[in-house]
Amino acid sequence: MKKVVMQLEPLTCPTCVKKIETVLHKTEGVDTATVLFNSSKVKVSYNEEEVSAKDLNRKIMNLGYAVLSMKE
Ligand SMILES: [Cu+2]
Repeated sequence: MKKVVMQLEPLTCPTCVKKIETVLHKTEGVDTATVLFNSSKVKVSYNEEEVSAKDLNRKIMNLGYAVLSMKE
């Protein structure tokens, strides 16, 4: 399992948290996904043989959120 923390642009409402978590939970290879509303961070642990940090980044961007930085 690998872990990645992504810093997003400030989230404006709690619905965003739910939306992002739902998509990540449905993504193959994702073990756990948590979105922190106050710090606008996304923490994901995933199986690197099934999905990459880049894929996860893309999923979030496709939802309309900018990923400012990524720490693996
Ligand atoms: Cu929202």
